Amino acid sequence: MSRIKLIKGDITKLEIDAIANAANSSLLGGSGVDGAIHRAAGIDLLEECRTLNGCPTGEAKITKGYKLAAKYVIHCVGPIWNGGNNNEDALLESCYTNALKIATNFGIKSIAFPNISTGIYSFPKNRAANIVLSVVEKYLENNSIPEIVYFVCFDDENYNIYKNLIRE
Ligand code: AR6
Repeated sequence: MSRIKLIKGDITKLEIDAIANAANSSLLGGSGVDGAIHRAAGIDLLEECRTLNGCPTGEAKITKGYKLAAKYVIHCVGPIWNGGNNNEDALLESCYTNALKIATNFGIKSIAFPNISTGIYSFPKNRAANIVLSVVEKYLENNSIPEIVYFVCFDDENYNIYKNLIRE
């Protein structure tokens, strides 16, 4: 059975071990999925984030999930798309890999990712999906935890891109 699953919808609703966030390097909230996660988790999430001293692009940090059904939030800072020659691909790859490494270290069996960087940060969706699926597949081949990775697509375009790639 495949350890990669696709969901269309709102990541804040998932009853799962961990959800990833598409944060910015301040880790102090924003709009998009970051705003939705902070609203759903409540003010205690922001309080914990304040203790983390931010996070560099391409890296990830974990907090508790507070009022979310998810036990943890893994805050990932994806790259801002700036034409494609500014290390964007490698930085996108590394934020997924770093989130997965944290999941392995915390014994997180199920984790859901939003389509990091493909909203406000303007990373081309098709290019991002190809990078992300190949890096996550490779990680799962070499690690038994997490057991399951969900990709949660909020917009139709990302959902259709992932659906077609996962089918291939
Ligand atoms: N559930 C799942 N996915 C969602 C949700 C949701 N509730 N809401 C939006 N998306 P974005 P970025 C999708 O812009 O491009 C913030 O201000 C959305 O359709 O949230 O990494 C941060 O603080 C898109 O596919 O994140 C940063 O400053 C994906 O989430 C900046 O935005 C990512 O879009 C990060 O920009």
